[in-house]
Amino acid sequence: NTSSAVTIETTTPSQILSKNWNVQYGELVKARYWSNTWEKYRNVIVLLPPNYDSSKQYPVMYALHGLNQDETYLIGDGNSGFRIMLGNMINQGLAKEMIVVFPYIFASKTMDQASGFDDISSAAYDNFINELTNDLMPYIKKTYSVAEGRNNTAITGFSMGGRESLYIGYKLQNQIGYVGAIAPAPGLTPANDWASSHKGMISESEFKFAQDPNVLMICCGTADSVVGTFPKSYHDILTRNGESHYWWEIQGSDHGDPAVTNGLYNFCKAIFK
Ligand code: FER
Repeated sequence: NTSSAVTIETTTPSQILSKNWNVQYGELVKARYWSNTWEKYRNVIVLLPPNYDSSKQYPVMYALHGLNQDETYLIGDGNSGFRIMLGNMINQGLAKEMIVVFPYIFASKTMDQASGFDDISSAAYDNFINELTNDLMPYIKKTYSVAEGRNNTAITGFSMGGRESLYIGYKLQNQIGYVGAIAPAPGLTPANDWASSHKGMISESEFKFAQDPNVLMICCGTADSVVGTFPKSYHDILTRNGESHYWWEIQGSDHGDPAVTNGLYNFCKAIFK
């Protein structure tokens, strides 16, 4: 159930990744906001669209890092990688102007980072949904000029952040219309792997949307040594449940690039259209 068919490119065009002196790139803002949920300040990085203009209203994409990573992982140093790619994509008309929000998603009152692939750490990542709705979304709406509603809100993430983007996209289906998971970690549905025994946040048969996302995507590298075939198992569950979505694999990629960049590239091309 997609608004318009998307063509997946399983290889990211290399020219889209290089800085071009004739192209305007967006400003990166490193900020912190108060979380009433955890009673502490929380880091966030915001990528504004090139020539951000507060008289316009921009759609917002939330981008969630993986286990033991932080808000800097998906944006990198900003002088290469995602900021350059998205600036080029907007310049070439491949992506809409948007605000991209990179939060720190380990959400706990008592701990500041994960202690491992354990249940306490998983629970803290799973708790990010509360901070997102109670604290981060209100902060972004108050601070920037944003277009609201599910057609203007997207969520994506890598690994543990991919699992959380599927979970949050599922839970907030009336608020978020675009969901993309890159090498999502096991545990959204019941699963056992080398690291943990996951009781699951929802059952396999529940993993079906009453309000279909405009775009739902899952991808993974063919050589992922951390999450293995669990991303494909989410694809299989969605297929069994009759839920329309995109699924593809990035040849040869382990748990990281080039799968991460390719997932972000295809998702940014597909959203807000
Ligand atoms: C697991 C396998 C992978 C798990 C988490 C991950 C908590 C996350 C990996 C990552 O974010 O890179 O069983 O359980």
